[in-house]
Amino acid sequence: MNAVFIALIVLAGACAQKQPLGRSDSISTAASIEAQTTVQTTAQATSEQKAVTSEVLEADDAIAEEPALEPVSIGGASLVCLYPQGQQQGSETYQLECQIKDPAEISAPILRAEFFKIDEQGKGSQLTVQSQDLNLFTWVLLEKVENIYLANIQMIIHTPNGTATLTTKVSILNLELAARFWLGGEPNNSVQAGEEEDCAEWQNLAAKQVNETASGLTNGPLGRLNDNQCSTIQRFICKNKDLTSAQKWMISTIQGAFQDYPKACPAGYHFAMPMTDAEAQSLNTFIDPLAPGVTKYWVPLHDRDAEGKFILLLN
Ligand SMILES: [Ca+2]
Ligand SMILES: [Ca+2]
Repeated sequence: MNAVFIALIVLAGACAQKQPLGRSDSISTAASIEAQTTVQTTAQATSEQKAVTSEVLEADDAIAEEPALEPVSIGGASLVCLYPQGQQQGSETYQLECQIKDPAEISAPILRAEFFKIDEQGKGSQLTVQSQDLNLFTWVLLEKVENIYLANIQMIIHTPNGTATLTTKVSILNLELAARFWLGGEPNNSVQAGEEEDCAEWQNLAAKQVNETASGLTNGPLGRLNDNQCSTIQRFICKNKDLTSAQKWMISTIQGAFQDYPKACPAGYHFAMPMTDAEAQSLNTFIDPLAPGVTKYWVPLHDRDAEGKFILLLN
């Protein structure tokens, strides 16, 4: 299969030489590009000719000042990225696995690749390449927790002839739970009126104390998560997309069942939960002084698909 691909590289490279494109041209690539994936090329190029090794690549490699050569075509290719199983809740970094699928045509060999999480303004936060296999077109990336809720991923492929860009989305992260974020005895999947508890909520201190007094099971100071019935009507935790803002958290004005989350948070905010100890402390400090009466809020964590396997929704 790899031999076929190399042959196609050579063939396509020959074609590209016969019909060179100007540096300002943009190529619309071949059909069969998968949904959610767009392919575009740029005339921006790299003069770097060195072979790519499996070393970790520097995060600050500059490409802007490099000379422009031929645009690079990647017909039929799509980028697929997934968070592998077994990632720890509360971790400061997460692993992401990406692969180029179905590269039917590419006009030059890949020298190296860069990956970014992209926000709504197109601003990128670079992901670290931990390892790569250029025969299988796979990359293992390391991501800092701050960008976990950004779903859009951009891959910039560097070749001797120029660069090409692939984009894709990730929507879920499978988490291995860390007990310190949960109330004593939770998650317990208790059943009420025939409905299991498959959606997670964050409780304020008053609710935590009521819960732990009733159950007789206590946990450390961070623990505020509980699984509850997804049909419960309550507000949602929202996190500011502007990571530099002093106003990190807000409570949605909308109340709803868990499934109503896509419309819960206003523009500029993600439906979110604390991912680290520091974020948990920050949210607790924010919600504990709020007016009594509202004590529990939805967070984007559920085990609706497989009991006990909690999934974080990225949005
Ligand atoms: Ca459950
Ligand atoms: Ca529960």
